Amino acid sequence: MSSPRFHMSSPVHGTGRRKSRFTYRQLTLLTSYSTSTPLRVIAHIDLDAFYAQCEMVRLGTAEDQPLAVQQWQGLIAVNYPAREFGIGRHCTVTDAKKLCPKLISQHVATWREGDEKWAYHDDAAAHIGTHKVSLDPYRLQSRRILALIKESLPSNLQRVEKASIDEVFLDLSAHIHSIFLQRFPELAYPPPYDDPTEKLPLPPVTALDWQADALVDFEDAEIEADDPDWDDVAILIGSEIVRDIRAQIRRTLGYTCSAGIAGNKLLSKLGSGYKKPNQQTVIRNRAVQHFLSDMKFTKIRNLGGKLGEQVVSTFHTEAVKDLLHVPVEQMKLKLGDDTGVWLYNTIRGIDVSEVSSRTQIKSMLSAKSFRPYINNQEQAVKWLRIFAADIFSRLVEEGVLENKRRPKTINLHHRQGVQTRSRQSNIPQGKTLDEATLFELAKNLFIQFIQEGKVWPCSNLSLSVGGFEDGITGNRGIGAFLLKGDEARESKGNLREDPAGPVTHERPEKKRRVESPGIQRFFPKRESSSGDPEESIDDDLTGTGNSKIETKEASLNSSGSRLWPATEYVKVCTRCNARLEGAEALQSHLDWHLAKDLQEEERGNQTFASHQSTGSRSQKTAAASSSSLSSKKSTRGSTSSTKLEQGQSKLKFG
Ligand code: TTP
Ligand code: CA
Ligand code: CA
Repeated sequence: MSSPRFHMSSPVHGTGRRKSRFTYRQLTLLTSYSTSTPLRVIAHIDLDAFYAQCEMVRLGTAEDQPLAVQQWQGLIAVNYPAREFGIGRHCTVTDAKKLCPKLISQHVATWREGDEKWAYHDDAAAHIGTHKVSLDPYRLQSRRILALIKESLPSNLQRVEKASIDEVFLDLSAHIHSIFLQRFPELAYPPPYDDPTEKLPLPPVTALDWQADALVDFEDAEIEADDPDWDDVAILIGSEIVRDIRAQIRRTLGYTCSAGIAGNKLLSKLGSGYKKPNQQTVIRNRAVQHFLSDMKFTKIRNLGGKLGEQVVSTFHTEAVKDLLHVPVEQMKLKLGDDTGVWLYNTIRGIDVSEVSSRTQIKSMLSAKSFRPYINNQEQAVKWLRIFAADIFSRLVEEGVLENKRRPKTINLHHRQGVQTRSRQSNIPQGKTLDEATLFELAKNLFIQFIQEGKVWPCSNLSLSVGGFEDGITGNRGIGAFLLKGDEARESKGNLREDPAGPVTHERPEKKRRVESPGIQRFFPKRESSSGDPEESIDDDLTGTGNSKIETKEASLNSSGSRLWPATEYVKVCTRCNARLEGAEALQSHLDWHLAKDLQEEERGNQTFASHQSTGSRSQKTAAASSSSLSSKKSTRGSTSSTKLEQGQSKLKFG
């Protein structure tokens, strides 16, 4: 790793300020990733046009070749050369080809009905009825990138949170602390009088070389001239670490990514989206106010959705600048104590949420929405076979063959018209789980639906396994490899060489984060920080045909490329405000929400919105979670199309 570049000056400090603003205690707190030290450094790394880059690398296309990733007739990722032609996710393949005839439009890999394995099929787009999308190729690349990131950080000084299929947060604090002690030995001396509240000496630095970073300006040029303090040095070192990681990803795997480096997750995430592609943005503490004040708060993480709308309608503005004048008391009054305080802090760039290592998989789901609906058992069974194969290949990755970890329960969800039903059963323990067993269990659950009648036409089926347990073998279970602080080994253990092989389906177990409790009421769940379809959700559920879901991150990007065409056919999802083209697309999208909800239930992570809507959804959730391990039924009325609105919206991460 290259070392940060400092222009050393004489130790005499010109500005008259002889001590740092920071204390010995604040310095030491870096070692424990404390959220309360102003010296902490958080980075957010997000891959550029991720799926598109995966296809570019796989196909070996030229860097400047416009390329988009197609799902049925829509586009789900567009590389930057193609964006120059005005192509975005809103385009159909036909429109995109008109804009750029030389565009390569690569369809995602699919499982074909009856097949044993997914593959890239040339005719997939025309076979939405018989194919199911596989995101495995992208999951594999995601894992490789994550493994590389972890390998490039010292194993005992890293904290890496995978936030979605193409992004991570890094808490670089402890690593930076160790670099501080190496480079500035005076910091290792005990504080004067052994008093940790004593101020540190100033850094022996007058100018920091920010190289190619996009540096967010300060409001006041005067401050720029001021001597840097330790927070600037820390963030500079962070920026160098991130630059090296990005270079390694580029060199080793061929991908470009963008990054934000700042004092917390909120700001680092805003930073990574600030300049794309292949750039990094540093937001120093002293630049925060200026950076945020010109921004619309609806771009900020958690303020893109319902809460954002509520704030706009309450205070009649979208500008952070205007909200800065609103006293905290008034925010509390209008939004409730917790949310008021949270908003007051957020627009000031204050965020004390932790970067948490989340790697344990808790459940896996494979699903398909049928358009047209399916009408017979033979068809359903073919899909169950695919689901079983899909899930089994991920289980293999999770160590099920070695009995390291295994799921306890299997669930089948069936949707017919307005009814969604689910059945659950135990997975027999004792012998090594295999694909045939999964398939048999799935079929048995399906037979139970049939015995009750009213199965056809079926619009959605989804199979999931959950209740993962560490296997009891003499071996070291995979859980041990996933322990915090031991993550380098974990990443190596999961790294596969064979790109065509099955890949782990990542379902990171989420830890509770430190955030304002009041804000939770707006969350249907604790969510990851990005708008990507969660890697764990089958993307057949993110839309069919021309329909796509507008995800959280879409609101981040002001390029307009992700905006929806304002046609009269556009339907708005009452849960997340996604705009869908037509009723079919909306139904598909709602299925997707349902699948996500079901997964959340699997996770046992049911932080559903409690205010405004304690009705239908909560009951639904309760019904689902009450199903015991023995095969038990829970029949749900359709609540998805009409009753999911109030307070159910997932907050958007800006
Ligand atoms: P994003 O990070 O939102 O977008 P991106 O990586 O394509 O482009 P950017 O350079 O602006 O970050 O999403 C990551 C991947 O998730 C994306 O490549 C494809 C997938 N995705 C969808 O399938 N549908 C969607 O609506 C969105 C937003 C993403
Ligand atoms: Ca991205
Ligand atoms: Ca992303």
